[in-house]
Amino acid sequence: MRDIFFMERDPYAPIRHCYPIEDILYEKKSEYQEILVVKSPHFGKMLILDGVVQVDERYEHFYHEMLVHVPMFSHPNPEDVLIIGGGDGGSLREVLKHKSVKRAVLVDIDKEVIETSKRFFPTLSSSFEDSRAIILNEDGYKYIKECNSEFDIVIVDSTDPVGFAHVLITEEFFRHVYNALKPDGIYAGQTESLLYHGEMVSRIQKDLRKVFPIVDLFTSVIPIYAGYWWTFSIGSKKYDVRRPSRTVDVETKFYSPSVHEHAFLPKDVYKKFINL
Ligand code: AG3
Repeated sequence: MRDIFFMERDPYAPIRHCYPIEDILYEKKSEYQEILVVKSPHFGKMLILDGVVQVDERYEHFYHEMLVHVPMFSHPNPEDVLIIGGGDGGSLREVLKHKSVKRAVLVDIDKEVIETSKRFFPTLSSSFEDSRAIILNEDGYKYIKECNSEFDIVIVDSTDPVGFAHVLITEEFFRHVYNALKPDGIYAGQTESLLYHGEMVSRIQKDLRKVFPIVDLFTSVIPIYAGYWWTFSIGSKKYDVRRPSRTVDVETKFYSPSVHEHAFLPKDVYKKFINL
């Protein structure tokens, strides 16, 4: 048997991950990015966009459960949810576990990512056919600009901030998110690693603070993302976000009320890594 390796091209990491793989299952250049699906003996199938690993079958729940359930359980009754990005469907699957949700709009610019996930990642793409899901292939920035006081939760599940995704961490974008949210809405987005991307995290937190009255940061371990100690930024108009506001009544592999609370570190600990 021949050894095949996939070397990640992460634009922001001071390290290159190199994965031994069993097979290359799919390769395609879409209008927006290079899509690659490989199979690893340890991680299972992995979805790679423009050379950067986005999801693996083995550990994806650490990312999707945290990104989604922390804002969703901070809110007493999330009914309307917007996901920007998230074309693999993992965040949508978690959002739709909440019975209160009436409408989940997913806006991903690249239809091919959704098609690829449907074909190779059935456990991630299981909710695209849910009657509460509305799937749009548009530019998320343009979409949200037109929304007014519509959503309880806005989740940004994007690639790294390069190319078309870089606008999703700007102050202007956060202002559009704020306007798209109802008067008690909550925003959460993936904001890179605490260890390798401290300056970026500091800048995002500062810009969010110009827009939202309550701003915080929570973390999770994500073994496939270089930097590993991953951050999620959260902005809330009204509710405390450091603990769930209602009973946790969904099935999860990692998220729980105590994981929710512990995902937020004391502010003085964050200050060792970033400017808050
Ligand atoms: N989106 C976050 C990808 C960030 C990866 N960055 C990195 N490895 N440098 C993942 C999409 C999952 N729905």
